[in-house]
Amino acid sequence: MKEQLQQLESNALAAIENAKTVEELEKIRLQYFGKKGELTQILKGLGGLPQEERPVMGAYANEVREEVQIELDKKKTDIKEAAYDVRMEEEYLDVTLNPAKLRVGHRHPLLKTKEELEDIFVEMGFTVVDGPEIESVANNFDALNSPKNHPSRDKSDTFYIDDKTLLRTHTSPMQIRAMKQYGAPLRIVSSGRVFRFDDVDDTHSPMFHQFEGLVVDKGVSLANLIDTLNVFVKEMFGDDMHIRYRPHNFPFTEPSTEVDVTCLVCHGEGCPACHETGWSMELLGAGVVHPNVLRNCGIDPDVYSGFAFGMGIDRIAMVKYGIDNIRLMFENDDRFLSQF
Ligand code: FA5
Repeated sequence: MKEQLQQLESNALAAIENAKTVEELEKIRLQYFGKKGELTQILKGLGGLPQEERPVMGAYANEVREEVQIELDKKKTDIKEAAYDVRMEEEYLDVTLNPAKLRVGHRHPLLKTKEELEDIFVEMGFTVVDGPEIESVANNFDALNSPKNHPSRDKSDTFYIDDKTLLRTHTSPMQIRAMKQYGAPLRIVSSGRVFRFDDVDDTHSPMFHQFEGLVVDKGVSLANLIDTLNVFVKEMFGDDMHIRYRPHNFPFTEPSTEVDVTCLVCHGEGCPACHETGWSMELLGAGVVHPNVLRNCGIDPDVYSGFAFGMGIDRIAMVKYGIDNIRLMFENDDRFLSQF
């Protein structure tokens, strides 16, 4: 039996020595120590030995078992350590390398322009209010004193949802909403998307953004409007900018004006960008609030007067950043947006 145990020990140790994986080691363990394992069988056979041999052989068999177990454990640790070393080698990370450049996003030029506009007017004491893009015909046209035959009401100009509802064509219905909700005196600005069948050139888009302002108080006049817009233009574009007021006609203001500023490309000299006029494209419409509009909102025009303006945020951004096509701002082309 002793030779048998010696042979088993040397076989087991050789097998352990050659094992390459933890799984192979487990197979060896079962081969010798499992229920039907070789060493287990021998230990079971000890009972059949003569009594005087039993303790000697028993002790020897236990030594063999311990020795094999120790080698199994050692080999298992070696294999695990080697695998760990390989992993460390493969997953080596040089923390001293320069990191890949992270591209950080930024706010869209239109959003920046809108926020700048809000800051300027909030500083002048205006409150920012918000309203819906889907609007009633009553607020968008009727209450704004728009005649029933005004061309802007035409189905070829305006996106109607039904006879009474449309996609707002300007932010001026916010005047009506604000006056009806808050009454007079009032000093608000409001901005958002507006919609028109209007796609004639690079400065017009069927969807664009407007920024509306309204002041209603006692004794408000055209002079207050002009002063406010002059301050706005200097704040937005700097001291060198000149402003031009052209007479115009809006149903909801009287008198009314349209406003341009100095061409930023030629600084007023005249160039192809401004069609040799020295003036930018039209930026805004404005005027003294028509008495009918005040009346429609329950405000007495004999007590209160007001001024209002509505500007194209997209146009302001175009002038400010030198953008020659309004659509560039809606295409989300990274090559364009990353310039801001
Ligand atoms: C209006 O929309 C008036 N509601 C403005 C107003 C408000 C006047 C309060 C008086 C009192 P107008 O249609 O001119 O006016 O548009 C105002 C501005 O929006 C224009 O000056 C221009 O900057 C911009 N705009 C108009 N149409 C487009 C378009 N299709 N694409 C881009 N911007 C436009």
